Amino acid sequence: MPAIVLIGAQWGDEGKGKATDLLGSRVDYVVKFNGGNNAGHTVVVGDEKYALHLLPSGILSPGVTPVIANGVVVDIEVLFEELDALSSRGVDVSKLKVSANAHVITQYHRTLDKVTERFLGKRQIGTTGRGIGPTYADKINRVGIRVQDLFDENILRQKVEGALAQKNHMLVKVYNRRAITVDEVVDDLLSYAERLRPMVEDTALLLHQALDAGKTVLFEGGQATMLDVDHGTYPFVTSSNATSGGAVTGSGVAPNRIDRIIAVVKAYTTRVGAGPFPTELFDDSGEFLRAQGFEFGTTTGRPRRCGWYDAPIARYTARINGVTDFVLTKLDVLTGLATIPVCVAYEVDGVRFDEVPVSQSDFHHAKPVYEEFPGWTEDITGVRSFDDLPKNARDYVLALEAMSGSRISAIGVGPDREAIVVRH
Ligand code: 2SA
Ligand code: GDP
Ligand code: MG
Repeated sequence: MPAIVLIGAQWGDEGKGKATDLLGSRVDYVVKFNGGNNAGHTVVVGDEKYALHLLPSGILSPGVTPVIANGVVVDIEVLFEELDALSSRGVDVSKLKVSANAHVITQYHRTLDKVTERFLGKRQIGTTGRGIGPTYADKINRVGIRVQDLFDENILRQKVEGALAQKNHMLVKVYNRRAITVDEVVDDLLSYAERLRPMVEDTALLLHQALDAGKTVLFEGGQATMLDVDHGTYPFVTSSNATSGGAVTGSGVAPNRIDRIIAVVKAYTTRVGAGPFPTELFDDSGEFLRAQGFEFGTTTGRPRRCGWYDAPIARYTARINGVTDFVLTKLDVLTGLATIPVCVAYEVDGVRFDEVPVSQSDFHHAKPVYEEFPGWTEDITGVRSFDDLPKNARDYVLALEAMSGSRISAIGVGPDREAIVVRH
């Protein structure tokens, strides 16, 4: 299986980092194709815990070449900080490649992200404040700065001037902030150029050549399907394509080269930031999931909103991404519950919807229709084969599989690297 895409099935934090890390020893390249340092992936290796943001999680596997492809937005200061932090812990980061076409997050993008959110008041998206949205907006508006621009000062200056002309007007007149000077932005970016230069490549060509040579390439999605700018709960989404299609446009590898599409799905649901979430819990059960699952943002530390498993969302994800396999994570978190509700459909103003409604207003008003499954009390964190799971846990997994539109190939039973039950 030379090209594998791994994406999030829900609203993120499904455990993609751990799943990538697991496949890491069997792949040659790990490619980040969307998002930036808004992502937060936690990987636990023995006693060591790694929190990765901009770098793909596969960087932790020795021998893997990590790639930041064209679809990513790069905060270069953060990139260097993460590289330094990993090398000081003995991780080899020397193989990293960065696309010449990736867009760069600058000081004005970070500032605009924060002030725009404040300005939105009650209509806030709850962004991570890392400048992601404004950087993608500039890309689409054709006023973005790309990695390759750092190597031509003249072009860089012209582009920054063009971008700041509009932005300073907004910053000063609308947001009552100071103007940002061209010099401070250009000087900052140029100060990174020499260190960055050896990492920069035509990563699309690199990946084609790798696939032609029979290498295995893993595409690691940031965020998740329901946060995808086209297919998520717009406008409460991130600004990139987090679905499998994003792996194609975000890397320059063609769709017919992709062999397998793995979606990571939690045994319940979480979300950070604002937006609709039909199965969200506001009672003790929600607190239980947050505490048992340690549901706090890896990037911002924000408590995550928690709710039950939503089967229409899993089916939606299976369709939109062409999922070949699900990895079901955090089954252990449900241990101790007497019964486990699963959302099988929605009701909107008395009308039943078996699939995710296309209208955002309907989805906002969707009330879950639940089916209840009996729970289990046995500790399952040490279980490594499906048959050794308690019967009720097996039945829960089989029921989710039957409802979710694709097979469940692996099951996470704890945060550790080894805590996994592989079925296929
Ligand atoms: P942005 O910053 O423009 O991408 O925010 C837009 C929406 O996307 C959501 N978003 C995320 N949701 C879950 N996890 C993310 N990464 C971190 C993590 C989050 C954290 O892994 O824990 O630490 O808070 C992530 N990144 C973006 C965001 O909440 C907005 O709803
Ligand atoms: P990502 O953004 O999808 O990579 O997920 P995060 O790393 O932000 O959040 C997932 C969290 O769940 C991390 O703290 C992981 O260590 C943890 N985790 C992953 N798989 C499992 C599992 O099967 N069981 C438990 N208890 N924790 C898990
Ligand atoms: Mg995360």
